[in-house]
Amino acid sequence: RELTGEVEFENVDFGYNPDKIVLHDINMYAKPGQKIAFVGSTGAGKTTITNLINRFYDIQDGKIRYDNINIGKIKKPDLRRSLGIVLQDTHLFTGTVMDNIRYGKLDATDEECIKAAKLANAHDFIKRLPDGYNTVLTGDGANLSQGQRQLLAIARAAVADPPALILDEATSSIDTRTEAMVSKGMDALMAGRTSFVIAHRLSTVKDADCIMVMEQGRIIERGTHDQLIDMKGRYYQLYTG
Ligand code: TTP
Ligand code: MG
Repeated sequence: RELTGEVEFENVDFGYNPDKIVLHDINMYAKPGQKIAFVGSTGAGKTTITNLINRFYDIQDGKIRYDNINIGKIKKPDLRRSLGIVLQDTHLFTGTVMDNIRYGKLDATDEECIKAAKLANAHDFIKRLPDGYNTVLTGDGANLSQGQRQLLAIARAAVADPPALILDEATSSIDTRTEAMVSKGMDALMAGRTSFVIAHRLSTVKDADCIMVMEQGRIIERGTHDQLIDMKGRYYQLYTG
């Protein structure tokens, strides 16, 4: 069954340790193709929500649904695999660039991998590597820059062609030019897919369909950038402060 990328949380409570709840009564709904952004101070629960969208953990209470299928409690690895993830520190393994991209979809052809790299805006830098797509990466891609590793992560997600995505924006400083390349790749990857973005730069969440402002495990404000600015609450503070 093909998923559309519709994701819904209903009254979700979660704690890594059942005695210590870190997410309280989370409700949210993402229509297929929408971009949802999470902002909020450190420890607010942004990564934890995306861990649950991924079904890395069982939840204590509530429901998580993809296309109306409740996956909150039951292990459904097939559904989980349907999400693409671009994490801050993508694990690259010792092997060629091609194999590292193919990891997103193990039966992908070389052509599919190259197409994904082009979409991700990674093709040009790969072509300039000593052996192009056959360049062997050392452990964890140590012979690449951080921005290049991110472009490969985007290509890896693109080759899987998932209906929904989780993007964890890098906090650490990459130069402006690389950052522009990465955000171009990410925009291309997000087009037409439900995207959950953990944004560290408020400038990148402005075009989100809904921004979730989190604090201490709760969503305390939500809306578009303009709506939240008008509200003159926490988001406004974050944005103007
Ligand atoms: P996070 O969900 O990690 O908070 P965050 O992603 O909003 O913070 P940051 O901006 O720094 O990335 O944490 C929420 C709470 O859950 C916090 O009390 C730490 C705890 N936690 C764990 O106990 N185990 C985990 O694996 C994670 C990710 C968080
Ligand atoms: Mg986090």
